[in-house]
Amino acid sequence: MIKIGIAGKPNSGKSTFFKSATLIDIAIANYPFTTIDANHGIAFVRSICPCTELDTRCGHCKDGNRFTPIEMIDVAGLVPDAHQGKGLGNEFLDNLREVDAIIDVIDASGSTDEYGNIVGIGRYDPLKEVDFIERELSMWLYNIIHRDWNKISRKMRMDGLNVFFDKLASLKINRQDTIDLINKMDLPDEVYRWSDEELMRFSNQLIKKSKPILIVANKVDITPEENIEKLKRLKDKGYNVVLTTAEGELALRLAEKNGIIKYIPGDKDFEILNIKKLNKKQLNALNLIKDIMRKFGGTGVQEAINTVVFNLNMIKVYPVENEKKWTDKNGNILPDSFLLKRGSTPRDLAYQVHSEIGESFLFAIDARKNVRVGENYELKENDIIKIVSTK
Ligand SMILES: Nc1nc2c(ncn2[C@@H]2O[C@H](COP(=O)(O)OP(=O)(O)OP(=O)(O)O)[C@@H](O)[C@H]2O)c(=O)[nH]1
Ligand SMILES: [Mg+2]
Repeated sequence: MIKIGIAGKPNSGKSTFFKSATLIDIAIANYPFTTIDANHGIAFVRSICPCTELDTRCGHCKDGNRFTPIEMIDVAGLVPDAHQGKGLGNEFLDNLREVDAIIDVIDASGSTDEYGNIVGIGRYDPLKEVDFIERELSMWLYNIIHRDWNKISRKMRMDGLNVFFDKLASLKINRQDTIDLINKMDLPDEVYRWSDEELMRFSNQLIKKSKPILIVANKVDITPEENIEKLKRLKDKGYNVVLTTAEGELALRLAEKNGIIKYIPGDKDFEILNIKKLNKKQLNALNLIKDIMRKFGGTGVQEAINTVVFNLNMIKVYPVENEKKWTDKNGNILPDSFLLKRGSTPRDLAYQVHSEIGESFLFAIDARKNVRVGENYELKENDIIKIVSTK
């Protein structure tokens, strides 16, 4: 399963974002370093369920909206020079070794400084946050490589790049991304000759390529218009930015759980089901969220999760055992959905279902077309696949 890391400066709303996505009860508070040990949970990507093409609903989606699981971790806040151990330091950055992508939650309202201290709305420039977090991430990567550089470069001189790839594999950075970047950047061909400055430049590009960063501009409910415009302009500079109110999403998710509203994560609006259950304060709070959602087209939390996964070039595929009815052997319609890297084959899907099925894979059937496909078939978004194996 892919894993998304939530990073950012202290007090920006990382844990609120995490809790709104996972509904795991964790500490949230208006001061820096509320989170010390990382929180782990499951969040979901939203898409249209293929059962909407059938006469019956599958029972695994909400009104035709399917939620496919991904792993999420919420880490301690990062401050300038965290890579040198400042704040809670680099040990916490190491939680990001295992992630496929990073969500950098920034405080769009500018009401907290880089250390998470409250300074008042509009007092801190959120663009500074974007820069320093990117720098911390690239310096963290640089330090990990640089620490062993003498040994690595000596080995590379003798045996080629494999030792470098292995080192990066321990950070979930794949060989192809690394090769592509070496070829693209204007750096000496002999990697073992790279200077510190060259390795630093490389690390800065590699972190962005191998763990794509999405900027989540949070607290839009209290953000001055000027900051909204500034953050929107970041998109023109090539950054991925989604505006959110994590606090709003959390309130909606909890209200939905308590039967107060009808809301599916990612909806642009919600409906109050039982107005009598609400006191005046609660009703006002919900109405404020409604206004914000109208302005921004939703709370942004689901959009952020979907964007991260889309940027990773993932597709959703549905394994079934009965290719005519799209069911498993117990008659459950479209029981599972899996996220796979674009370019994956039916055998890759078989391995995700179970390693034994992967090992004993024979061929697959495209259930939409009812045709047999071979092991080199490239799976497409929304494919429904029966795997035939000897097991
Ligand atoms: N107005 C507003 N406040 C928010 C929003 N999201 C979070 N907050 C508030 O921001 C404060 C910090 O939230 P946390 O989720 O604990 O922040 P964090 O980034 O995890 O903080 P650390 O763990 O200390 O690094 C809390 O008071 C939240 O209620 C939002 O969308 N709007
Ligand atoms: Mg936290």
